Amino acid sequence: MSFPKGFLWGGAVAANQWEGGWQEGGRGPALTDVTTGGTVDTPRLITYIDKDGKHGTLTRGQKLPEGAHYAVLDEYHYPNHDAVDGYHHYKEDIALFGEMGFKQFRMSISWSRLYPKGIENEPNKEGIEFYRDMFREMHKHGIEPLVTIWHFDTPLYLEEELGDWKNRELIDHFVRFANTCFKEFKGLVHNWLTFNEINNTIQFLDMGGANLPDQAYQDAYQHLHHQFVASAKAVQIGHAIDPTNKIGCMICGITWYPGTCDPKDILANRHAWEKNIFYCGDVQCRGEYGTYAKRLWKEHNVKLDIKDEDYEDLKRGTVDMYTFSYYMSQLVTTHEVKEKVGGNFSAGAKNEYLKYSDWGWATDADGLQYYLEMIYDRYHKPLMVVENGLGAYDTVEADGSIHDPFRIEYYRLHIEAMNRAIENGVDVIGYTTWGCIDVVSAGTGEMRKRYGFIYVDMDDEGKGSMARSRKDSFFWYKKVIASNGEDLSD
Ligand code: BGP
Repeated sequence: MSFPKGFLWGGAVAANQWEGGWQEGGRGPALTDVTTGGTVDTPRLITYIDKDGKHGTLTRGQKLPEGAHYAVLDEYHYPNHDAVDGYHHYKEDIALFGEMGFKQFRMSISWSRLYPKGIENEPNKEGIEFYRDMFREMHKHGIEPLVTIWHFDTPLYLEEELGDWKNRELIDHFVRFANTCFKEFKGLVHNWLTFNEINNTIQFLDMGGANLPDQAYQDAYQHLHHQFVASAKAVQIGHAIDPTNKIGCMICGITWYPGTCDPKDILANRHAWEKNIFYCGDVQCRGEYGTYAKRLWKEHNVKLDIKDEDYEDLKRGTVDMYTFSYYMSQLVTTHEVKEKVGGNFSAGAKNEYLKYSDWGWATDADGLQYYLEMIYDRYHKPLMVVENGLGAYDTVEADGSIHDPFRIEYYRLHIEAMNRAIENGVDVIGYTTWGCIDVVSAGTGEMRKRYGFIYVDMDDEGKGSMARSRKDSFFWYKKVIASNGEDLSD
């Protein structure tokens, strides 16, 4: 097995799941700050106070009642407030990543740390200094930052007062934020991603077979159009500020398979790829909507508001690389589903050939090879796997050690699959495992769903010392990086 010279091994986190410090350094609140913890079976709740002062909760996608305001309520625990306190531990964490030999570390910038409400004309200097220091620290350890500009954390003010991304005004606010990032961190950061898992907006709609009104689709497609334009404008600005910048899209990569060989399932599978995967990738890599987009809009009577200049922007702002997360594959079928997969973020028919995690996610390394080969053939752009991993329970032994052979096995299979794709000619330039240090789960808000090579002493109720310790997988990944992927043995 061999990986290209200079292959970018590393790990990834997101500000809202790692950083904490939600009210420090001038930061404003984001939606994740009014989101409670959940479990594999119970959803996270978004909390508010209604116009009569009564407390209420919503689940993702539900609308805030007229006159209500998002609010932090005493009776709930909000895991993202402190997360795993990267805000105060970043030097220690980066040193540990350096010890593992990371070539790059993927993290995100909290929008509300730079623009507390999102609408200010000038950025918060303290926020800029915080990230500058973090980037300098990474370089000290020979680690190149890979920065996600938006990772699920629009400032709460923009959500509540402007109605989030379905409002076109968000484009300008985002572009101002992105411009600040490119300008202030010039020379420290060369690799950027605009929107994390941009396609989730579509994927979430159909999850669990929800039968949503056409308006939900109208809003979702309009929301996405605004993000596409915002991303394309950011790409143009990023290139103008520093032509050496490499800027990518970030897609939630799920490999779809037909549930049976019924031609109807084969066609449904093709359509699932178009809707869930290609719709966003085509706009961001090719600069225009795919031919099937009209069909998708028609299915739900969607009438998109697209300005003439948007077509130009989309064309001029195509990305330099395609990056994606990969955790699992999924089946699509037109037939009755006998056995369903439970768990957050995975729904639908169970694939009898695969094993499922405690959170219902299918482990499928071949699916990663399939995805890499399919996508490279479509766009011919360099690819990076910027999230991959297994959310699992860890046990701390009496002597403090943590044995996680299941995690090592998961990574071994996926690194081998990535290598097969490279041998078949796919240009894969980097790999950052998700949650290289334990972080708050995005889907469930749990701490017990752990991905890290580094354990963090923190539980679901917010109790723990935040102390960091090395799991067995820490030493294994260190060896993998040192051998540039050749030594995957225990
Ligand atoms: C992706 C997100 C990440 C991350 C990961 C794992 O969707 O980009 O933020 O959290 O999934 O998901 P979870 O945390 O729900 O296990």
